[in-house]
Amino acid sequence: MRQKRIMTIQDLSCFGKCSLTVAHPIMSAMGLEVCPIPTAILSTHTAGFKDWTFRDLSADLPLIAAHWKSQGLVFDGISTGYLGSKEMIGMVSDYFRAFPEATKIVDPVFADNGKLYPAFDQEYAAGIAGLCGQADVIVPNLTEAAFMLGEEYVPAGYDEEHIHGLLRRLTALGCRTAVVTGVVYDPARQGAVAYDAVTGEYFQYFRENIDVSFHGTGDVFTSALAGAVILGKTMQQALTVAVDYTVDCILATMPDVRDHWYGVKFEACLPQLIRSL
Ligand code: PXL
Repeated sequence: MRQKRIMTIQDLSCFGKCSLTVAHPIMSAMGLEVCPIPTAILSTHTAGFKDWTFRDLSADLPLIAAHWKSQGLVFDGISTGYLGSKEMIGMVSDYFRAFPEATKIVDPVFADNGKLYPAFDQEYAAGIAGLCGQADVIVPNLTEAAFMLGEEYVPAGYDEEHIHGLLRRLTALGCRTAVVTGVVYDPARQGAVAYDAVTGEYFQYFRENIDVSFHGTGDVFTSALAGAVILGKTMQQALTVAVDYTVDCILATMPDVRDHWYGVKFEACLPQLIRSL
């Protein structure tokens, strides 16, 4: 069988285990051919470090697409993460049109815990909501979902009806499937819930709720989910693979939580990820 091929468009934070430095190795380990498109190079990610360097590489995005098209390259998937500017959202939208054959997976990556990340505003959130409308699968957390829908963020104490309603409104942006992460119905369990607007089915998968926060776990989750979707797994299988892998990475990093706050030790858990496919 032909190897599945995915391009992943996000920044390269040289230190900090997020975006391309997790997406590329995770999806390669899953057996996909991964073609990274770095939107910018940063010395570190922006969550918890100071004075990071940032070199915008977005001018190369249209050139890379034009060259790939001239070579007749085709892709099974496109996954996107942290983009960094409104201009880049437009460029990614051009990629979506240029590669219509690809399944598009968009992780909004602009907010968490009720707040926008420092670089972003409401207009950026609206731009990402537009990009989500052109995707097949979107992977917001509850904060990003609320911003994109112009609704109040409900941090806790919600029920299944609330999450299912949120998912239905997210797919009304234009995508087929919405997945929300960080869902806690019972304080002892945390997981992800998905809705397929074509079949009307809901999917969910939960593991133990671990009371700790590491940076980059959203990127780890979306990488595993995107890899599983492009490999042809069902949404239920993809949720299971991605939640299990993310929780395993957190558990593997817990003994070192003080020194390793900037990201999870995803490398140690790659064998488990491969076995779960
Ligand atoms: O993990 C998301 C992410 C990716 N890239 C950069 C970031 C962040 C979150 O803060 O700063 C540069």
